[in-house]
Amino acid sequence: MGSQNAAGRDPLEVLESALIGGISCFQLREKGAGALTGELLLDFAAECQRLCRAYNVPFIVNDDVELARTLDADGIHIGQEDMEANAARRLVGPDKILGVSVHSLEEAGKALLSGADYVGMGPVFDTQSKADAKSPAGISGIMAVKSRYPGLPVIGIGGITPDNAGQVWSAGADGVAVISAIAHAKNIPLQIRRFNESIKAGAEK
Ligand code: 3NM
Repeated sequence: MGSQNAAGRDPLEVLESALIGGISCFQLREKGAGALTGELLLDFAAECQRLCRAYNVPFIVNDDVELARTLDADGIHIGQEDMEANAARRLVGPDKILGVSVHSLEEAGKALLSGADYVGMGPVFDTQSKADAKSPAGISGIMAVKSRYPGLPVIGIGGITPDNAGQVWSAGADGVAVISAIAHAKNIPLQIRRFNESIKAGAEK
């Protein structure tokens, strides 16, 4: 999530509630109208990183390799329209997490060859959080990637809620990436518990 996804709340409070609730990774995605830039972005990102460190949760920066390098973030996530994955790998070095957004089996194979540690696949369902999102692909893309590249971690993204997270998991996903269903939840730790219950049920299928 980014500073604009907190539904009018303090985004750092939203992040801390999610950390308390037990998220296992955080990705800073500062995009769209009103996105912070320059010093303001650097300060906000550094605060997010400080919170993540306090809860021992990896802090990944979306798209902005320079910001990731300046902060010595744990990783970088890039889209198909951003820089090439192998260029990002060269810039961040071998020890950082590299994630790549993919929308097809072909893109997943390419990301794997370029040194991606995981791929994000989406949108699985309809999303309001990404203006230029493609049409929802459901769980079939995840199933195809996991069947061809079983060792490549796949994270489902786009419209994922506690009601459908289990379905994404039983399709083979290794994780779910969520903005609105967590950032807009009234009780964030409770919402994360619901996610975990849904995922546990999906894993047993
Ligand atoms: N990437 P929400 S969908 C950031 O398809 C992002 O690659 C997507 O937000 C992709 O959980 C998406 O609110 C938005 O639907 C996810």
